[in-house]
Amino acid sequence: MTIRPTFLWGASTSAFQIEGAAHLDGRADSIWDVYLRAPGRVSHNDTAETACDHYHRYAADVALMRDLGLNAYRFSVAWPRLLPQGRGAANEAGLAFYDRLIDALLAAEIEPWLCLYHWDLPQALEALGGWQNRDIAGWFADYAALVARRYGDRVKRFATFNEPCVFTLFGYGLGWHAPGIADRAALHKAIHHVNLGHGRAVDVLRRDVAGASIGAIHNRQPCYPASDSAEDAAAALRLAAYWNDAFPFPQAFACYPPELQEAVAPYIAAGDMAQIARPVDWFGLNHYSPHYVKAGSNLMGASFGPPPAEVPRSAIGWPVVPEAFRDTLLDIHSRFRLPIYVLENGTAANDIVDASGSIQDDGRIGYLKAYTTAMEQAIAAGADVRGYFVWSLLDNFEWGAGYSQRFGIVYVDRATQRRIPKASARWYSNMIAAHRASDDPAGRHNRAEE
Ligand code: GCO
Repeated sequence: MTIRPTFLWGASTSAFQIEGAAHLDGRADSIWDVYLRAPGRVSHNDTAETACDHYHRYAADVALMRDLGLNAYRFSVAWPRLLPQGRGAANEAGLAFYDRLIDALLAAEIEPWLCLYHWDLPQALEALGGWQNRDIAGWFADYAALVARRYGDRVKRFATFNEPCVFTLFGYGLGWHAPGIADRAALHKAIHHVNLGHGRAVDVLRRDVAGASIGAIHNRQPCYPASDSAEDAAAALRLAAYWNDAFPFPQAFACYPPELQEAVAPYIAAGDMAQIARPVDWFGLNHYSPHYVKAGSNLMGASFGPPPAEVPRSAIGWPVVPEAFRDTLLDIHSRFRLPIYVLENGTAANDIVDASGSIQDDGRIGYLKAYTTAMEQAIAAGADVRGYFVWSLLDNFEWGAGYSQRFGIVYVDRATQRRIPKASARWYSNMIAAHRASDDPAGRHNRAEE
């Protein structure tokens, strides 16, 4: 058996993608609310005003997870719900929502994993420069302290940031995500200030939460050159520096990857690198597929190419390469020497409800089988992987793709908000049950004990 009895099997979501209630109970705009108001930015001009209405349906959603046998759940807290202006006065109604959610999770014996930042920066802070303003490291630390003091009696697992490489690169470097900025200096400032915010928040969480288990969630994908040309090979190294290393390197080793050093250097003050490289307890990994990189004219000099023709692709065109997942886990293990939690993995499909009312998402089942098998291979080869969280529990608001891409193991009917577990949810549930049964025939360890 490669999977230990304490292994966590969970699901991940994020606040902006599922909660809705965008203007209820004192929540103020995030950069995404504002970004989506300009027409044409998102498929069908979808908004997240209602999303999955999880704000009102959280109890049923927690019950669903319990029924599936999940023992962990990663969610994010919406900064603009807790601190509508990003700092200053806290919003009690917003704080109370996460009390209810956390209490429901604990009652269902599901371990809460709380992520502080999944991209929904309060607009009031963007107006002050957002991640380009160095002061944001302190604002983020104050927000972390509010969260730590309110929930730290019940929550022990804290992530600082979800995929910092994606929201800095897409939001400040390429202009594809909120706040829609495409500027070289903006990108490099944002990278450094997010790293500083991470280190400051780690200190706050350690100080304020007894027994805290802290990490950050990084997207890591192998960056393969799209051709044999020297240009593409060099571009792949540059993209890898931004995508894979811009955050884990400073956070673990107190240095930027050499490709970024010169661009970030102007923003580094004395003491910053030590402040960033605070010890953490685990490495959070989000992984879907590799990149095939071409030389390009954007600020990285690298663009995302199509995969070679022989590489299988998902319904939305993402390459399906489970070996790349196995290799990524082993690479993280050898570089960072930390317990690894896979905090996102999954796939989108064009799911439809059939005449019998069910959703037979065989493509997703195939993907999840292949990727969890690859994970087991990595564990057998020595990687210290301690949990797997599928992305995602529910069909949700998929950023620039709006509702056009369904990533859930549970189908959400957009008109009625009705939840229907897909065949993949049953498959996942059965796989978890089978692991538990073989780990623990006497049924003593059916919940995580770490
Ligand atoms: C993230 C994500 C999720 C996406 C998922 C599928 O953490 O990066 O962007 O929010 O929904 O990765 O694209």
